[in-house]
Amino acid sequence: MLIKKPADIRPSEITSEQNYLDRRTFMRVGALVGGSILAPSAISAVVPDRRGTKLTGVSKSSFSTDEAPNSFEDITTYNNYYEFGTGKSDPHENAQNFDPLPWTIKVEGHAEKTGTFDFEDFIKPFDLEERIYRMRCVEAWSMVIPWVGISLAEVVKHFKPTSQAKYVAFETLNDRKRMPGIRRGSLDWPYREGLTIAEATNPLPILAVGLYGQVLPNQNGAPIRLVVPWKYGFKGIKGIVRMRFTDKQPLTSWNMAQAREYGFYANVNPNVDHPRWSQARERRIGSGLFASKQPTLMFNGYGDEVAHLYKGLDLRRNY
Ligand SMILES: Nc1nc2c(c(=O)[nH]1)N[C@H]1C(S)=C(S)[C@@H](COP(=O)(O)O)O[C@H]1N2
Ligand SMILES: [Mo]
Repeated sequence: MLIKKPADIRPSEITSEQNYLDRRTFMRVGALVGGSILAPSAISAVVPDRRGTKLTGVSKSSFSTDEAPNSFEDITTYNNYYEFGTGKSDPHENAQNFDPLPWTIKVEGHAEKTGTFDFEDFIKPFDLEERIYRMRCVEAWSMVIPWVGISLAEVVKHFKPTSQAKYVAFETLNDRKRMPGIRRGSLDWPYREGLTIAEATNPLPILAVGLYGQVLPNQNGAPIRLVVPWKYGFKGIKGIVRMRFTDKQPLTSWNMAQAREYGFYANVNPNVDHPRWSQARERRIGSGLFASKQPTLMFNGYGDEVAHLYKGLDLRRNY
């Protein structure tokens, strides 16, 4: 394993200018997270590759579950990311050559601080934490994922939303050249999601930039995606390029596609069935096809932290 500090690597070691530019982008990510370890693949590949780069300076979060995490393989080969295809293995297969850097995130709307930020500058002010969360997909499967990310509440506060900001809306990159699923239709692009300000400033949600201690694999939403562990998986928008503070409830992709089946709130709720299937139980990925399903928990087991957000709200109507 080749280990070098970014400052030790001179441009002369790199063959072409394009490579050098890409490589600098890659090294900034390493430097930003205090890292000095470059994955061998990043040194040898013709196109510098950030895949597998270890994140350092990551603290552990008290919000983590002590349930056993799914394997790296489960988490990175069974995905929903329609921009790369609708099959569960499509994102793993079709997102391999997607190069997420350079990447910019636009922050706009009702906030004192807005602008367009390079990915690395965007995450720089915040602490990196490992948060091992139970994740529950609306399709009644679940996983336990050791995310690495930054607190969404901290991010929201950083941009100083005004009193008019009642929601935060997110959008995914919409690039038909680099995302083969977009060319095939299936959803109205870009993928959109949103949270109320109260949800976004709850301590649980994170913007994930990694998992299992390394940079986020493309199929899981590189370079940055939302993780909201008490909501169905579709709220966890991947490949975020835009964040907007709004006064009105934003449009969300699955609600636009099929409003009767997918609401804005999408809180995990074993008592409210999806129109076409029960939400009472779930299949934990990796437990084997014949393993019995386990009961789904209200708010995916995070009720102590989030139930107060919905006091007085009819969760059957506001699904
Ligand atoms: N941009 C975008 N984000 C997305 C999706 C998508 O199709 N496009 N699928 C969602 C759904 S339905 C789920 S269950 C989770 C899956 O995240 P994972 O693959 O990291 O487990 O991503 C969500 N985020
Ligand atoms: Mo999902």
